[in-house]
Amino acid sequence: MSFDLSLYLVTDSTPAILKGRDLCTVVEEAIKGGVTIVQYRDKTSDTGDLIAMAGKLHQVTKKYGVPLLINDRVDVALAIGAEGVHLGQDDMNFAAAKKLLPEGSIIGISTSTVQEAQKAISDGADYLGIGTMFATPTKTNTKSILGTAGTQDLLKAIGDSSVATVAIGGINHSNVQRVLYQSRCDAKGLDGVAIVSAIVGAESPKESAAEFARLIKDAPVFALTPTPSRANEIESLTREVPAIVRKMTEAHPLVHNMINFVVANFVANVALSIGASPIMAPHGEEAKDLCQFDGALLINMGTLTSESVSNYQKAIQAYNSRGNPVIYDPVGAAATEIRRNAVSTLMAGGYFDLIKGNEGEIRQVWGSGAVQQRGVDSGPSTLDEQQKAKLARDLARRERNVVLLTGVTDYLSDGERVIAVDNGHPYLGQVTGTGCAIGSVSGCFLAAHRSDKLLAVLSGLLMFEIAAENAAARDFVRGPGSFVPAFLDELYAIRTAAFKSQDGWISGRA
Ligand code: 3NM
Ligand code: MG
Repeated sequence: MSFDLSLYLVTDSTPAILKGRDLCTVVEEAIKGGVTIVQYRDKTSDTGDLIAMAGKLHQVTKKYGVPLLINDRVDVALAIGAEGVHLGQDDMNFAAAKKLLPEGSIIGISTSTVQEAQKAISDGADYLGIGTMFATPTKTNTKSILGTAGTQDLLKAIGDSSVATVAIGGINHSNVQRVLYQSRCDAKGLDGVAIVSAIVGAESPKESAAEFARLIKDAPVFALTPTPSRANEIESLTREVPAIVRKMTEAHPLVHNMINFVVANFVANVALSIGASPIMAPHGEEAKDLCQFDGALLINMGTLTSESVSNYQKAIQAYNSRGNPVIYDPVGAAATEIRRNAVSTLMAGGYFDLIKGNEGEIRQVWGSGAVQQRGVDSGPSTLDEQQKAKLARDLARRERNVVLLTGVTDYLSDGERVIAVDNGHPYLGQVTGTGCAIGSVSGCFLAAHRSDKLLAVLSGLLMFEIAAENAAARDFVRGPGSFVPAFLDELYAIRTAAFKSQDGWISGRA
């Protein structure tokens, strides 16, 4: 039997979610809003009540030609003639269910590991329920939180099997587009999303379902436009940089910095020097107003406090839903348990157009673990050039964004292209806040130039590092102290100059 998993409703009869409403009415409203398949899931009712409710739900779903599946209880499905069942790993095994159910019944299997997925496929499952995507109060005895990266691994492992897939757990309006976008790998993506509380518990299940249906149809506003590789990539990219610097200056973008207190003043001055409009605003609730200006948000967790993460999350959600760029600078990502947890929470909680960090930070975000960072210093490098380039590319490919791995040589990738940039000056390493300022500068460029995120970040990086070179070359600059004012002057000079591309002022390696 053919079925459409795109907007999969899983019911819940607990008072916290159903809030005393009639389940049949909720399901009918949700179908009117656009739900394409329904699973009746009730872990507590007696068998007689289950059969009675399933029968009533089936009357509703049949009216709309939507399949009804029964969670766990093959007997209930048989009793009412449901279109199929959904089985967890601890439920009746596939073969037994297959034998009992009529020919053509739909059988879906919950899977949270590659092994479970492969077993379900070889058994002949019609679809896989992949979970848990995000931690959710609706089901707390979940086995593992996969996130979009874990889901992608699973999709990769099931490869060219034609089995259908649906993700479940903590999916709501604010993350559904990102879930579909970031879970996709190569040609394989999810066929749908399964939702409990965001529909059943919504004030209007119909409107909620309609909003999901609308969001699922469209690519998220922050989706990368695929940029075909060109011959002489680095040359053709750098040729475009001056025009993009001009474009950014003219756009005068707002850059919203949620940044550490050590560097806030310096970063604000850098943003002003390049012609942008900085605001330092750590209160998460401010983002819903600030994101209206089509600027960018920088999350820099350099001086993380107990309130930072929830403030970041509010802001990220506001900018994500508006489609305005978000930059993540996971300062000291591996240094403490608190920071490692913050990285996991933030990576699960939003889409970052750019992740920028040193080797230790990017490795922590990637999840390779076992890197102990001492404080927020970059620490000794353990990766060679090739490995760094690969790490930046792999993370960008996984997150479907842009990654900038900073160091003496910076590696910039959008998952396809990798660019190594050798510009800059050692004084940059002697002044606090220079790395953090790159996050803010990148935000300004991402806000102003949206069609190619990698080129936007490259432009900001080159403006920044070339200004540093020019500043260090000034004869009154004798060390980091005199470097700072000269650096701001040189940023300002690049901004104000009638910007001409000169051969040799950019030295990058593709
Ligand atoms: N199964 P909500 S998570 C029923 O991981 C269920 O297999 C899960 O609820 C799994 O949409 C889950 O309200 C609950 O977050 C999903
Ligand atoms: Mg179960």
